[in-house]
Amino acid sequence: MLAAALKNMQTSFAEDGFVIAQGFFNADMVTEIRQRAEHVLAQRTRVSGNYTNVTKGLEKVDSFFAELMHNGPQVALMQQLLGMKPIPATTSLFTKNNTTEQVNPHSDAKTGGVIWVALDDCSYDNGCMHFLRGSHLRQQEFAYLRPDRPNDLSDHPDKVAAIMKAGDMLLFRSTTVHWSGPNFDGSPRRGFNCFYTGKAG
Ligand SMILES: O=C(O)CCC(=O)C(=O)O
Repeated sequence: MLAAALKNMQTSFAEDGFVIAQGFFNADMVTEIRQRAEHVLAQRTRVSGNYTNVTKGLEKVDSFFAELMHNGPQVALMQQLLGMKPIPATTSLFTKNNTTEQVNPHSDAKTGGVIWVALDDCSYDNGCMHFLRGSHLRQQEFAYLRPDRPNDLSDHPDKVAAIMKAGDMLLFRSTTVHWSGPNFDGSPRRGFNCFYTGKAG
């Protein structure tokens, strides 16, 4: 990556708490992630947590995901943005087949970072990710948010909708507030994420 492009990404990540790397994964890789994740989903016997649309721990079922989480090309970029070695934790698939299901505004953890790869084109109409720009710098203010509790931040002045093409990758701080709305048009909206704690142990 060019030094100027990396610098821009580091600035966005530091100030906004998230950044999109466009076209980070090619079409073949997107297809492979999608097919392997769907295969894990088809074998799933239990719904994780409160959601029908979240499949966690893909790496425990298919070592492809363990290898990707530990050694994929995103690790070096996440390290440059976080300024520390990302410690791999887990991988997940997020679908929106149940079109009404939303992930309410929340942050993921107190340390580390997350990558979220669009496996389909994502827009407001099919439930794209949203972020509150700069919320990682105002953690106390947003500490009340929980993913399973509705909180409408759609009119918040710092809201940003992450419109993405398949293969684009979001990188965000675990402390940055994010959410995804309903899938209004019913088109596929799958996302693959890797969660890095940023802290060993
Ligand atoms: O894909 C979604 O709808 C939500 C993803 C999310 O909350 C996350 O990656 O932490």
